[in-house]
Amino acid sequence: MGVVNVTPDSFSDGGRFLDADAAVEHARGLAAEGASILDFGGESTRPGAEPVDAAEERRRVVPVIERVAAAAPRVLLSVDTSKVVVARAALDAGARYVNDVTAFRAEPDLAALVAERGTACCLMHMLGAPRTMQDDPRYDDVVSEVKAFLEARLAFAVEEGVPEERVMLDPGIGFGKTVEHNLELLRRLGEIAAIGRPVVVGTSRKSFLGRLTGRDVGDRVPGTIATSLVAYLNGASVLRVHDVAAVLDALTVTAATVSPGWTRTTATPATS
Ligand code: HH2
Repeated sequence: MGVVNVTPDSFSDGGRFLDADAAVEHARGLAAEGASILDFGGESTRPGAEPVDAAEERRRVVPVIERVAAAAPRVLLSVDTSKVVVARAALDAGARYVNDVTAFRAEPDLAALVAERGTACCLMHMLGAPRTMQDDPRYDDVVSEVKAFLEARLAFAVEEGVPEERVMLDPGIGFGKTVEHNLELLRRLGEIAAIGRPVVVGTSRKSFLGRLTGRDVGDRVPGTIATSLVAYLNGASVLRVHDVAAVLDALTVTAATVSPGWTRTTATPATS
């Protein structure tokens, strides 16, 4: 899954793709690098980020999704939003996947929209809200608490009519977690995968990589690769990254080594 942030303030690429032409060009580039899914976001969720109103978020992402849907019809387009009006407009424009970092908590009606449209979705764990989530996050056991949360949100989605086969789950690396919480989630990712749904993991360029390596955000590709491969080896099905070509090369070699016969494909992944 390649990331396209159409925002002025995203933590690693804020402002670079706010212009629609630049965002479309970037999305096409990530598709050419081999992304199977492209995830379009119009609101930063970085620690401390200010919320964006729905009209502005829609104005940022919808025209870009519409143009990319026409230009790259083989790629699954995802909208990274928690808002019903943004998701509805994005689905009308050609998106087929809703990535909600609040797991249908911000706007529970989003579940009904996903059910009605028959799209796939990703439900992510976050402790608190972006503005405050990194203020001393605490867990007794981060993995079992994240797992219980994801099971509960999956049950909610199913109650609202979303078929279980259309739901992916994400432990929310960096969303209300210390460095050690993130590492423990990656180390014990198999416990999240045991829920039985595909697991999405996004470590890309995140601050815990900077804390471990001392590197600035632009120099965290090696850390992104290392953590993405750990996630893959521990059961992740989707890796959400900014640097598609680099991660896909590393993944190709790792997968070919551990799974003889594995071949690289850029086909749209099945969601069941
Ligand atoms: N991380 C970010 C945003 N959305 N969605 C899922 N499912 N998993 C993640 O780990 C995840 C996510 C944060 O990264 P980014 O989009 O690059 O930054 P920003 O939120 O500042 O736009």
